[in-house]
Amino acid sequence: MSPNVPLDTVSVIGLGYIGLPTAAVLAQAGKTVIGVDVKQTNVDAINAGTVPFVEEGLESVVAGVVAQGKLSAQLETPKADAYIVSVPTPFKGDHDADLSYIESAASGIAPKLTGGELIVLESTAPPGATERMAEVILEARPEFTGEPNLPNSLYFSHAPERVLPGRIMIEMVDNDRIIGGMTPEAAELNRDLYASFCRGELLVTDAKTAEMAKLTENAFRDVNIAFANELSIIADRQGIDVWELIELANHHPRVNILQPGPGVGGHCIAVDPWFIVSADRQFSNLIRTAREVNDSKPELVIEKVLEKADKFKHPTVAALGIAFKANIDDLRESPSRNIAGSLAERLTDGTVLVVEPNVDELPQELAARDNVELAELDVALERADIVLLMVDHDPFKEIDRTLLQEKIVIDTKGLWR
Ligand code: SAJ
Repeated sequence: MSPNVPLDTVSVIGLGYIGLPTAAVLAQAGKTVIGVDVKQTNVDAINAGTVPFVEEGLESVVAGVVAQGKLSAQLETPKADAYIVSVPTPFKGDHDADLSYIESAASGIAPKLTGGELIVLESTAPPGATERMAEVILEARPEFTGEPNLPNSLYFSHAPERVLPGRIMIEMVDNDRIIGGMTPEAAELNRDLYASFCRGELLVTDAKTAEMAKLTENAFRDVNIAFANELSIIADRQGIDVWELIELANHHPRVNILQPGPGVGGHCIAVDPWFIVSADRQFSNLIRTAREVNDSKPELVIEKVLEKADKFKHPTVAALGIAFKANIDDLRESPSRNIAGSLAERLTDGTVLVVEPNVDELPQELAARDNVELAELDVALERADIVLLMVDHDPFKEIDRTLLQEKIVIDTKGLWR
């Protein structure tokens, strides 16, 4: 049985791509939610019922729950019955996880606790991170304990998010969730809280297994994409169309190869496998190699473009898509964004026309270059000598193919085959 503590007021620490949707669905489920963010502009946007980034279906829910007074945002961590920590976990130089944001969230929570609170870590993190979060809090407040069912108990748990950017509002409610408690009682409380908004199965385990399960899911995908990317490199050298090759092989009932591309981006799949590598460097050869294969892809794309550009005095390259994947505006850890930047740097006599229908302005490092412009699709196609397709955004699917006839086309996503 779950410990008898209330779960009415929830504070979500970190109102980014995961924290804000989580706060919104909890508020929609009737909880009083107080979001916390370090950025005043995010806090102001949310309190005005708007959202600081694009995610299908999010803005209408945020507007609704803010208007009902169920969701508010602030800079200070408040007192609450439950806390959900949803802050970044980047990696440091040697691919070790940087837990400083989690530690700082924990330090902000500690002074507010009165006993009986549930503290959930949502951020993807290496094995042992939930324990570390608990340690920071218990060191700051030694009068409390992680032992359950006492007047001075605190409940620590890990509930890794698994939603797909672009489908967050659907997957947040429908996906099964892994709930890893530091104690079985903490897991039960965490399950009770998430049952308020999640229709998927709530699978209970311990914190360390939950941490590893999340990393495993993303490493699985990374390894499988690396297989496709390695095939694309080999096929290219053999003069074989990799897209046809994969399509044919996938007709086998037990083969399901993913799609190659210009590299793997985003803040999850390109990052999380390193946490497994850093937890066990000796026995993580496959996972590390997959990362290396995927990370090698952008340079191969750049070399291909440079080779083609060589015959032009002033080459113009249309770089189609700089988001990290199709139909989103998220440019974080995006291989195509880096490719566009490197091309601009290396094509000193050339011009890079970036086409990104999901953003209004170029990121700073591209905007700062004289030879990079944000262009409309039709203008870029007309001016380009080389058309480099990097992201399979919908508008790129529908272009008139005759516009490509006179151009050198490098299609890293197999969109126009
Ligand atoms: N990609 C390919 N080929 C493919 C599939 C993807 O090159 O066949 C590339 C994409 O273009 C992108 C990158 O991989 O650059 C990652 O895209 P994705 O759609 O595979 O995944 P993310 O990063 O948007 O979200 C993943 C999801 N994890 C899994 O599917 C196992 C999501 O469920 C997680 O919640 C999310 O990571 C996360 O936050 O960890």
